[in-house]
Amino acid sequence: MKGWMGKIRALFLLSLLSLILSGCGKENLTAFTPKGYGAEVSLNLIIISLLVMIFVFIVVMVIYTIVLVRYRQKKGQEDFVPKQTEGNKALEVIWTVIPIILLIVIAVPTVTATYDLASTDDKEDSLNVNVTGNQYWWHFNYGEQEIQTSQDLYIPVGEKVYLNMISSDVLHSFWVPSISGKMDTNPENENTMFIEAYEEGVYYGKCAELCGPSHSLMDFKVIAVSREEFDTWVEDMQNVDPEATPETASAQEGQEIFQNSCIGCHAVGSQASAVGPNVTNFGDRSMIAGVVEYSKENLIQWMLNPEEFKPGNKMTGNYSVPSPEEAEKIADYLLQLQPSEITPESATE
Ligand code: HEC
Ligand SMILES: [Cu+2]
Repeated sequence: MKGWMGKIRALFLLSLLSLILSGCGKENLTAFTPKGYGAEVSLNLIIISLLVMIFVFIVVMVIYTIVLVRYRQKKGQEDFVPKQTEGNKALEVIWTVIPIILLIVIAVPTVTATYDLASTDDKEDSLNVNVTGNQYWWHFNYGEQEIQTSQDLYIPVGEKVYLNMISSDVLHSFWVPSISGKMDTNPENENTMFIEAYEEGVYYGKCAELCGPSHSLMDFKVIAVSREEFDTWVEDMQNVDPEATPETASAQEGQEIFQNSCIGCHAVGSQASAVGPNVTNFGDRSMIAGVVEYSKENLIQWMLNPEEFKPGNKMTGNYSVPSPEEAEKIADYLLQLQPSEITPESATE
């Protein structure tokens, strides 16, 4: 008897734990505390569907229990056959009409939301960013502003921002759970989605379409700042001189090595980079390659062996590996690329 109770208790604790844990999630990486328009609309749809499902579940369980209790075989009535109801028109109509109503309850808001989120009515009057998904990093091109950047997408808070999305290689999917739904990036055609963040802050994004060995490491950030701060950031980025001479001798040497050996794939400034991320504001980032903890040691280690951090990435094997001394100088160069006061840190203050 005791062992049996123990099992029940363990099961109870386990279900309680899973309930509690399912509420966990990194701040600004969960669809359950929406901080943007698309995420809010999606959550509302989830809730409507859940309510309908819970309603159906309860009704079925109540009927099931009543039938079990009332119509179980009783002593002395083993041969009793209850009244048969097949072909009962009223019943048939009820259990056909109720599901139809329930489906309408789900369908109307779903279809409305689908059209709402797909609308591009005010695209021309809004900020447009061209997004490219690459194995395993994201590129952001602000066409009108003539700014290019990778990894971190800066947007003004409380405004619709249209993202025109494409992939340079395989299918990816752009997803910032706490502010928007998902949108696939395809190699052949452009998909458009708008995002709108309600609050300033840093929102975490993920690739939501299996795209290779480092798919789960294809992280990015959306940094929502006030319109004022956004304009400042744009100006700071526009004013970057890619040829500017760094202050320290070590960074100067690093710049030279970078310009000779790395610039074929990477870019500083507003030109498009061919194969790798644009590093114009590398010193303002809070991650290396989207997922690696930001430190000089890790940056040097990345240059010596990127494979260790992101298996299958497109840098490994395709560049001339610097010596540790050279890598340190390049790191000094990259870390001082800090064009703006507006950074992920400033956005969370
Ligand atoms: C063949 C093209 C290529 C060359 C040459 C190359 N890289 Fe890369 N690099 C990439 C790609 C692609 C990525 C993105 C990897 C990923 O995240 O999947 C990358 C990522 C990086 C990152 C992380 C960038 C970020 O946005 O966080 C750094 C730093 C970097 N490379 C430094 C260098 C340095 C220094 C050199 C020269 C010694 C160099 N790379 C040469 C292709 C290249
Ligand atoms: Cu991907």
